[in-house]
Amino acid sequence: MTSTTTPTFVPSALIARAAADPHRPVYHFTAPTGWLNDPNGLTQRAGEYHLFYQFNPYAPIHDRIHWGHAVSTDLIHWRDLPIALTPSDGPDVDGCWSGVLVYDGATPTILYSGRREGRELPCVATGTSDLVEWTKDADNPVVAAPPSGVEVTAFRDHCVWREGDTWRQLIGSGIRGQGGTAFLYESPDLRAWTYIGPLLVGDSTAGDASDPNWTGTMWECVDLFRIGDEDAAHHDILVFSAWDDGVTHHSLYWSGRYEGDRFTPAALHRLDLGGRYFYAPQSMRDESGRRLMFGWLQEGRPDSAAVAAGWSGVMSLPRVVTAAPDGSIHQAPAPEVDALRGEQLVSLSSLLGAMPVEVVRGDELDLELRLTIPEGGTVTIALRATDDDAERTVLRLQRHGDRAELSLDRSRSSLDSEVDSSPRGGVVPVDADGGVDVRILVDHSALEVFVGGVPLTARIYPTRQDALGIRLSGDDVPVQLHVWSMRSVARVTGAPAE
Ligand code: DQQ
Repeated sequence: MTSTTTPTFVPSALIARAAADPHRPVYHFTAPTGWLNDPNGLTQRAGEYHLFYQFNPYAPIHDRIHWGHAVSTDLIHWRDLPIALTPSDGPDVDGCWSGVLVYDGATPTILYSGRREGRELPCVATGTSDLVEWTKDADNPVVAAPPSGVEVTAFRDHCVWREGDTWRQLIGSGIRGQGGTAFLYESPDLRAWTYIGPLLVGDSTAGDASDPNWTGTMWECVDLFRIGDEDAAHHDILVFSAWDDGVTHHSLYWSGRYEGDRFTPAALHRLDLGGRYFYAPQSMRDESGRRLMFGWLQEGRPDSAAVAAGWSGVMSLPRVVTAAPDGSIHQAPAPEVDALRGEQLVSLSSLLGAMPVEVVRGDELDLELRLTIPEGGTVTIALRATDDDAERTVLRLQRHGDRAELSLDRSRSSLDSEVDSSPRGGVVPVDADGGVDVRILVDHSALEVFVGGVPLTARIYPTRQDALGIRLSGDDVPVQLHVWSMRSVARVTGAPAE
């Protein structure tokens, strides 16, 4: 058995640099320093939520990935725990990539992808009951190679669950020339795995890389869960992140039915209208039965800017996922987020007219709007706007019947020409009378928007200190607006201890 060791590192210079960065969020979870990507191993144990995550403590670059670890009683205030998995001589020498945590009887067990020499294979580690110390299996990897006779584009990331006496596992992959897939395996003990076959295979020739529904040539971070009541009305959801040749495109999900060894899809949906800005999500069922999901908010600035800033990557706020009436899923920030609300800055009912009105200023805000948009009407919400409009990020909703087109215009979000300014958007549901609930969470460079249960996540990097204005306008649109300033979630410890 190889005991995991937690490295000693002195990131104080990085911590100071990261803390000084105006783009660093204050109420989203970020790594203490260095690089963060996917959420991993989500679980709730004895009332405490555990968030593991892909972490490079040494530098804000995707290299020699460890498993960071934080714990929380409320999903919002996180306390850093020692690093859970560190690359070591053997099958994960180049990184401990994404995976999940399950309970093998009383034994907490992590299945993750060990990376060595450019390829990943499934590995196992077992933990102490407090989930703090982890020991890697001596016999890792537990699957020696991808299924034989199949030319795979990649092979990694895990979704594991118990079915009767048997464990089942999905591993994300892709079949060259066909499309992304999730390979299904079975095991009596989480170590000896029998390959069953592909649960479902996508078609990478349908659409192309510019299509927001393109399913890619490989599926990262597959996540299968049941939603709705355990009766005939339930359906199953298969989430994956569409990847192609090193490019992280976007997260999608199939709704449908998992039965036997196959998933029969009913429809394909976008998980988040922000595309790559909500990537590699993982979900968990908490002790109260809620389905909670976290995702990785990738950077939209060049790698060199992240290196200069000393940190990279934001974890989304926790989302509660429920069944929507049309077979899709409804996403909303967990109610725990409301506890971060500080002073209520605005509470009003009004009519939005053509002239933009500045309703509030800030970059750590929670906005709740109830809009009633007339047929064909438009609402425009400018965020992080400078007084002279040189910088501003514009959200727009245009209603057509029981739908609205939601768009995010970042063409003037930043005077820095190096940051991503491409538009984001898609279709959201609206009530028959044009009513729609909008929630906007602004946290420096992190932006999470929810419209009628559909999220749009993005990153923005205004350069000017006065990029704080929030302005509303519309085609005579009744609005009820509530705005709160948000409190910072200062770390309980500065950095993971040795
Ligand atoms: N990130 C991990 C992989 C996963 C990818 C490596 C998705 O396991 O496929 O850090 O962001």
